[in-house]
Amino acid sequence: PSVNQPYRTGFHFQPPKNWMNADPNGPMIYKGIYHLFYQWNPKGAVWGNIVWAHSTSTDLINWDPHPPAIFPSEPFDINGCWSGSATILPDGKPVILYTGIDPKNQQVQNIAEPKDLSDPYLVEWKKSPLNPLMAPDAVNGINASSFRDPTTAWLGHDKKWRVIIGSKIHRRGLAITYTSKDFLKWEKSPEPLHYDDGSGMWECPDFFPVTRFGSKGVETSSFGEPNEVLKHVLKISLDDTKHDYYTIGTYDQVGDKFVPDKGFKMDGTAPRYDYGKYYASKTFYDSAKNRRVLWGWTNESSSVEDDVEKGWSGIQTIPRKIWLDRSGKQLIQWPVRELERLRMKQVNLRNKVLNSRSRLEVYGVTAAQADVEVLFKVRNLEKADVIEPSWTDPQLICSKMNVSVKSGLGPFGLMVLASKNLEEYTSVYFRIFKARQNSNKYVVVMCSDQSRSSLEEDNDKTTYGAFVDINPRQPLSLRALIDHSVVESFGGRGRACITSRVYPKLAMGKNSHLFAFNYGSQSVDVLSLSAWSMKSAQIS
Ligand code: DQQ
Repeated sequence: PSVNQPYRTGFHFQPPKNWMNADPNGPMIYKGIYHLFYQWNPKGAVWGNIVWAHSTSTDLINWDPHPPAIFPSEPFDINGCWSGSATILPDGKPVILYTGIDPKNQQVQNIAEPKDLSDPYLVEWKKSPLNPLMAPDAVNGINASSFRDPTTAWLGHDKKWRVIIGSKIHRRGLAITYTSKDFLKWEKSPEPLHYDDGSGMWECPDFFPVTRFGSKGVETSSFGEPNEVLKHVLKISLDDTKHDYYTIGTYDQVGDKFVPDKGFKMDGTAPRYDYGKYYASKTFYDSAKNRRVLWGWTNESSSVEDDVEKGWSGIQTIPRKIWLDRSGKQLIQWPVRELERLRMKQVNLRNKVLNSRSRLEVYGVTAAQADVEVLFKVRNLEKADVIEPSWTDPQLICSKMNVSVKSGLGPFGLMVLASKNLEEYTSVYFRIFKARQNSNKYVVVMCSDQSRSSLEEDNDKTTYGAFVDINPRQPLSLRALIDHSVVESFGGRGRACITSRVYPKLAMGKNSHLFAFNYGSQSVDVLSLSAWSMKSAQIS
């Protein structure tokens, strides 16, 4: 970030310039090097001319750029190289399946492989003359403008590969399955892996196993260790709402069907990876660290004119380790450990009381580029207000009761990217409600309120909200990654994530402040607060 570019990020991945529709594409690890490809427009800060841009890293945080790996060159992709995924074949060779846009603007699936397997950076890729490998035709009934984003393929017990592709037929969103023995000749399965009748187009599906207990990752084709119970996760990006949803369930390998667990439905009611701005995400299995890592794209909340003026658009969130919670009912996400290497000076506060309507400034950190972790403890749980039965949408609760509304317990949390006199700030906070009168069950809501984030009027300042499945008798944790124009927040140690984009006019660089606050009617304890100034990552 500089005086001319105050909104460029210090440690969130972004290209040197231009539009990154950053759908993360084909993330993988090969010979110890992490690869990230992303949808990019080489010609401007708006969507178009899409190629696969390419960067590599040894730690998922610092990146070296390479020339675009896949770009329009043949009839099967001449109008664009859209999203897709990498698969590491059993002999260790990586291959990429991606969507090409052909001369008739039909969506088809193509394969590309490295030109030189001895190059760990995999700079050059070649496309098979057999492309396209999968195409819509009169017989298969596939909608030619809704057939894209192949997943990482997985190997079944029958030694056949499977891949799913996002699609829709009328309002039905579906994941079409293809199978193959040799990864080149693919056959459409008569039945999709899964579908939903009312959800509309499924973009960027992702399908992967998770272990029932523990946080280690599972390779995409794995059936698990003996005695290990696996569950499967299906994630979709809903074109209609531009959010990423997932469901947890089991994979019926014989029928090639995904069966959601009770209570899950793969549509806009399903849980989300992130309740802020977050789309087109994708995971990969990191064999070096035995974990599954999630990438996601966060676009701008400013106007197209602003994007063109600043010359870029779109960032990636910090890669997150992802695993199944002990409850089996939700996924947990946490920024990869490597990020902590950027932490510099640490400021610590311990056992402070935040009285009703009070603020505590955290001094001594670069508040525009920081990592903050705070642990709250509420005392008088019985003072919580009772939640209205109709309040089932956390985002609505957060926007109806903005940060200035006092309730029994909350709002309390952090004010980030704040100007000295609070003309501008973004607040990330909790409210705790009783589930019912005389009940000892509670509902914890986490909000990210952007409404006061900037004096500039034209930005999208929508307030976001999420329920956090935690017991408020326990300490409540909140972590915020603050990076000039992005605030990536994790509530309850990764049980709820909210990413927002903000563009302060005053609270920039050295003029940015950080506070812990409590505007509720009861005092709240800050058991501990640690804040670190963050070094800039080497990105472009
Ligand atoms: N972006 C890509 C598509 C995908 C969409 C095109 C999701 O492949 O469906 O840039 O953002």
